[in-house]
Amino acid sequence: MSDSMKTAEVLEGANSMLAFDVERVRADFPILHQEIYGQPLVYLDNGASAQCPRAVIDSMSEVYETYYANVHRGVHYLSQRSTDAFEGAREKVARFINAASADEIVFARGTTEAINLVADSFGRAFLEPGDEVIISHMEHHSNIVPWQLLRDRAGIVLKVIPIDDSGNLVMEAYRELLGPRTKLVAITHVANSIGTIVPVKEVARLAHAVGAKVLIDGAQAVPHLQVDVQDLGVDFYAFSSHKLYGPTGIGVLWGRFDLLNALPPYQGGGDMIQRVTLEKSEFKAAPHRFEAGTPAIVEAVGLGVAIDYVTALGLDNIAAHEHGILAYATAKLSAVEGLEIVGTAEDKAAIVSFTMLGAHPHDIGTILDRTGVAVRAGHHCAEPTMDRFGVDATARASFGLYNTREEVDQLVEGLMLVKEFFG
Ligand code: C6P
Repeated sequence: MSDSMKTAEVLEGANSMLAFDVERVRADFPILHQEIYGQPLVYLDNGASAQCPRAVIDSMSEVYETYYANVHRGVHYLSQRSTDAFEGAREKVARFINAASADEIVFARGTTEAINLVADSFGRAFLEPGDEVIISHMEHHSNIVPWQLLRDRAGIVLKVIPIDDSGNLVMEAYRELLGPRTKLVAITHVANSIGTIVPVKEVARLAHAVGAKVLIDGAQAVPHLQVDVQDLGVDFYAFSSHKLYGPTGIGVLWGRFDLLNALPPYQGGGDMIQRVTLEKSEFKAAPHRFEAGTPAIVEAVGLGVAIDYVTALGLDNIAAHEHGILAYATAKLSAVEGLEIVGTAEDKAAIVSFTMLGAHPHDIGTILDRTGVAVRAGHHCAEPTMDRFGVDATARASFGLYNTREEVDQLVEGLMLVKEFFG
């Protein structure tokens, strides 16, 4: 590499650091600037739902105030405008995850509905009794229960990839589980309860080698990592808007177009049909065949603006910032006597789960709350993961793009109070 190229690279790196000014970013989030019980709010529950920037909130108000109407149905001006905005959001989602086309983007209520859609439709179209679906031991309930329901309904066999004591996927065991009856591997990209980043590209490569399809639960990945579904080489990818700084009530199922089009509809109703007679119905192509009824129009617009927001900041800048916070938090928390971090995989997103000697996670969460620090405490809808680590619950700090090292210090100060109380 020439010297001038090296200098350009260094400058680019420096610029991207400058581009990410966390104090300026924080100013974009109205909710962060308040006190809870007289203490400045420290919001560390981003894994549950991340907060919305002003631009998202304003975009949704603008819809209601100026062009709100139902989509795809009206010939009038407002309906056409809201249809354009709704379909424009679909295009933004497609670009965000590098889908081949906006027709591959199905709007659902969230990750949960997206996975249920695949379990139902893919299950009906492609799975026979004895066929195998593989999940991992660190899935959210949303990527366990739909497969158990399918197993009980359709007689499929559900297999589970183990994780090691640090929370890494055991790849050797995965290779052994794969076989001629494997039809689908449904796995998380980032584990919500312990933060492990799964090597999904390799998971997909191995699954495809036996002819299986791959569904990724990306709920905890899209806020932290640049996701390129074509590069990952997967077949379905699901995520929720509310963890990506957008509103609740909307999420995404991406699927390869030919595969989506080979699936039967998930629900029946308006807007998903070509023609209906009293005898039978013909359905539209994907994505509309999976979007029965009035969709979450305003929320789609909000999601589109959330995507604009994180794209403008740069996913790489966000990841670098959060990586710094994660390293700092891991070091600080590890130094707290009696605290044990649950999930120490080599590759982690900015999520730290922990237990403390003598204090139940709910007590930790309650005391922290009184100091203004919001964390999640419980099983995080990942009971099998808790079982794997021999705990019934953890406290979890999940960081987002607006969190700071000072906030980590406040978390640690709060934990000192927990120690005083229970120590
Ligand atoms: N996890 C958490 O605090 P919905 O509720 O459909 O938007 O997302 C469900 C879901 C699916 N997969 C993963 C990996 C998730 O983390 C979640 C939601 C939240 O960890 C709420 S339980």
